[in-house]
Amino acid sequence: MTVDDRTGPAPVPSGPLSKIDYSERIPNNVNLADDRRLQRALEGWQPKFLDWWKELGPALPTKDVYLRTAIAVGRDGWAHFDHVPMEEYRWGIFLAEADPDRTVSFGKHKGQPAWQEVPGEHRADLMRLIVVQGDTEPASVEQQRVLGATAPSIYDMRNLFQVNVEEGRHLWAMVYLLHAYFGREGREEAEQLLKRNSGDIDSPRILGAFNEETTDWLQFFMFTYFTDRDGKYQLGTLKESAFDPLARTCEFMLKEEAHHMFVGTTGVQRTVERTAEVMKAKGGDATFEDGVIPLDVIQKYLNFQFSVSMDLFGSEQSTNAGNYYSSGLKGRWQETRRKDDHVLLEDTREMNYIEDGEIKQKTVPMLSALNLDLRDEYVADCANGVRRWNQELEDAGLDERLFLPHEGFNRRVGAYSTHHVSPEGEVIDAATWDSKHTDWLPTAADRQAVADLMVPVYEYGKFADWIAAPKTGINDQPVEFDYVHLAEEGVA
Ligand code: BYC
Repeated sequence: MTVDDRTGPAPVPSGPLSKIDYSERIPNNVNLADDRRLQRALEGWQPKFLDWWKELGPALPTKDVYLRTAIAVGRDGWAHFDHVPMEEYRWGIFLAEADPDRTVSFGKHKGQPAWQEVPGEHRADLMRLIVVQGDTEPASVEQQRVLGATAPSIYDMRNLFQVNVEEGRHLWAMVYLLHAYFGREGREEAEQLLKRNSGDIDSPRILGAFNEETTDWLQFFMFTYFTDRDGKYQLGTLKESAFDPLARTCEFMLKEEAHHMFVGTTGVQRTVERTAEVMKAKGGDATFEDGVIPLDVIQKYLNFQFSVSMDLFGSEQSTNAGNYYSSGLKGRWQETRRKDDHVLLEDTREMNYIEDGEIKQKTVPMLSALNLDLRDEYVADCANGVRRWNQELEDAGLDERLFLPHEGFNRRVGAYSTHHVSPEGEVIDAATWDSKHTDWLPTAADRQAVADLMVPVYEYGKFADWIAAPKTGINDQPVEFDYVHLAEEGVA
């Protein structure tokens, strides 16, 4: 295990295992049976959720899918795998184990007992954070709705549906908090979470990246790599929250999130593997005519998804972020492992900005730059996957490499949003951007050519030509396992 110099060694997980009650209509480990009012409110929301799932969840009809379902929280085994019809998936409410001695670890309430109720003064901000988080979960399901129809294998299709049902459960997690702690307003916000829709002109999802189309499987893999990773980092900061039910909810969500990023990391890796194989065999660039995705198009997809995911961190300098921190609502990544005063009133840091066509640095109060602090952690993590993908190119004896574009490339939010920056980090004028951006971002023609490769492969153990098979299956099952039974007789 590597130890981060700045944060020290990881704490050893502790705590008993708490079982989830599956005899309930809404499986949970929050004693829902003891709170009739809350139970009724959630039972009222449940059919609306199911309607939404039917209308905007996975479009491909299936009989059942080999899915992981959470059965317990705690450090030991927590998941059960079985074939289940997706509409009967047991979405439920699971909070990580409570620590009765937990105290607030940062901000002006540092050292006080963690909150079991919402303090009136922080009600609006907390609700806003929970709504923004909750809004992303169903958005991603909507974005991925039609991908089953072009799945490169039954294995990949199962992973898509696993991600989808768990994002559905993450929506439940936020809706529980809204219903349990925010009264009528919370219930209204919970309704709205099903009414806003990804890409809807009149009622879009709140954050930019969640209104982009997921056009094909390469985009899906990039999304689960880059955008789900924003989820990991945002959940990591909410897991530090003084509001204990939010902290415990996010801690448990993070367990599920890890698989989503695995889908992205390995999905892109397997795509690069096939392209590299063809490049090696040809001794030159692979093209769409070779039946794989050319490396420069993979780079364009990477550039796009990385840059829209960078926007999800908000502005580099944000008074919102400073206030959330000082109030104890949202901490930093691995807050308790950081070696400073956890109040940050005196701290500063450097940040990049553009002046006179050049990228310069200035010193800013740390409290104002917490979105940037989180984003830096995120970027370092993103680089790991790129190294892994490049290993495929190296193993094939190729000199070409993928890379993360500059932080200022293609940005709509923050210090770079009013400028143009190339992937290499050169500040450029609008005319240069206009003539070059099609070299850097996927064009409609690129997307169409990728879409043309996306032929469904529904035979167990077989894979579309553009992607390599994985090394192992899910939960120790073979790669050719019958992960999904389609509704249509005779297929799979
Ligand atoms: N698009 O002070 P600023 C996940 C708004 S992903 C549109 O710079 P702040 C998942 C901002 O809301 C994780 N609007 O930013 C992944 C604010 O509006 P208000 C989701 C944007 O507030 C895959 C204004 O601009 N969770 O879980 O410091 C699959 C000024 O903003 C955008 C969270 O994000 C944007 N990109 O930070 C499934 C955690 N960026 O409030 C799931 C909760 C900013 O003035 N959210 N704006 O009307 C937050 O912590 C913060 O809201 C943000 C923004 C980090 C998003």
